[in-house]
Amino acid sequence: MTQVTFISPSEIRAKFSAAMSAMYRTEVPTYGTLLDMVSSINHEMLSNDAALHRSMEVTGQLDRISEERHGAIRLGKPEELFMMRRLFAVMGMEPVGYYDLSPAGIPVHSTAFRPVADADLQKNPFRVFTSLLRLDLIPDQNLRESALATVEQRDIFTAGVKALIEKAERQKGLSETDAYSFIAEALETFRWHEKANVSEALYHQLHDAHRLIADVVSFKGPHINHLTPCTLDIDMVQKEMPRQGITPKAVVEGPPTRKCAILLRQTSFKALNEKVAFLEGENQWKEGYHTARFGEIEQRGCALTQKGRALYDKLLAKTRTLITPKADGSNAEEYRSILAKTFQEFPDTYAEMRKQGLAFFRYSVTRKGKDIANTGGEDGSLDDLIKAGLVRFDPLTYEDFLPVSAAGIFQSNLGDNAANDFAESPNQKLFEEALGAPVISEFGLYETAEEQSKQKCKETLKPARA
Ligand code: OOG
Ligand code: NI
Repeated sequence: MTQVTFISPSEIRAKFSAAMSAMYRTEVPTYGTLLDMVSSINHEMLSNDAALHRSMEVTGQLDRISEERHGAIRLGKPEELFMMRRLFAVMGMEPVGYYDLSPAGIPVHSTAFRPVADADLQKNPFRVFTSLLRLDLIPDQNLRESALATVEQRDIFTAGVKALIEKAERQKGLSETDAYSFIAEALETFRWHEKANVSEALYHQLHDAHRLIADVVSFKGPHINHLTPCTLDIDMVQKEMPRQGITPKAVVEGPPTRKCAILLRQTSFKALNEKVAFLEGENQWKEGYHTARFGEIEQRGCALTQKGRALYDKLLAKTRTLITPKADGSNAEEYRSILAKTFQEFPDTYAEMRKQGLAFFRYSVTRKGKDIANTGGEDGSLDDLIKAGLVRFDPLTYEDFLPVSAAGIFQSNLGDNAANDFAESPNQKLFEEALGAPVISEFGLYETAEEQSKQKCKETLKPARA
């Protein structure tokens, strides 16, 4: 029997991410402008900052930065989420984290599909923020039923992709030829469809209930609604956007500008108003418009421990009791200054963040440490090894999302009146039932990555006599 060689899930993910990027570039040309801008700013930063260059090299991030991006989709029914988990699994992407957006007035709950192992993240960290619509949060029963009936009828996956998902599960992998077909078939699910599934009248009813509901229910598939390149300096991109004719959202979401970046900062440009065709009867179409797809930029910083995250949440909440950023940007400057001032309580050196147990780090043996390892080795506490210059620590990148920021991104693109008053109602159990698996805890993953890097240092430095 001939043995089929499988292509690695990471390779499929990298190729898929590149294919999505190429597709979105033709669908939303401003995304291309943004990519070019981010790439030249990143290049400039790296050539001007040797320490940053070194840190990114040591942590294996140098190669991934220009390839790095995330996307987002919104699904309409549990079966779609279930199949989406299986589709992403073919590319080595697993559901990490549970995000409840209902407190922000957005009727979805979400997870992020992403690679989880360190080595896979380094190969290609492509992630997709995936939301499931919560029709249970539509108060009008008739409308809820029409929405339900519409999504019930659709199948967002091609027959080809379903067959290849099953094949990958059965064989535990895909051959290169199958992987190419898989990518082509999977892309169909994320493509923009101009032709709606609903009449103009139903679209408007859904839209009036919540713009997001119209976006999810009215179309054939969960078009990718943005793709986000990763920048090393988001403030620079925010400033540069208007110069290139792009209007950014009023404020950058997340933590303030800091010397030591933490978690995730994000900004976006407004969604496009796109021509669509509403279905008025068999083969009868009526021209209309829909606004959904936009562009976003992110900057990633250090992952925080639960203690660090609690401090972040506290300081952000405190800021928001003092000032709420206005969508028209009229208090943006004031917001920035209050945010920065409130966050002065959060230490801004890696050494102090490490000392207080606020952040996760990746430890590695320095050149000096490697020399010593070759001539007898060294043991001792981690702190001693660091003090002696044998071990260095670098921030572990935050690979996930932030619910308050995600809500800000949703809102900036859904319009200012998009927030409805839903009662806060997280329902992770229901989400996981639809998903068909539990979501993975992000904190556990960072802990493991940090621990493994410590172990590796110990092994490398272990005295030769031991
Ligand atoms: C998702 C918005 C959240 C992020 O980066 O936080 C998001 C959506 O609009 O579907 O993408
Ligand atoms: Ni996003």
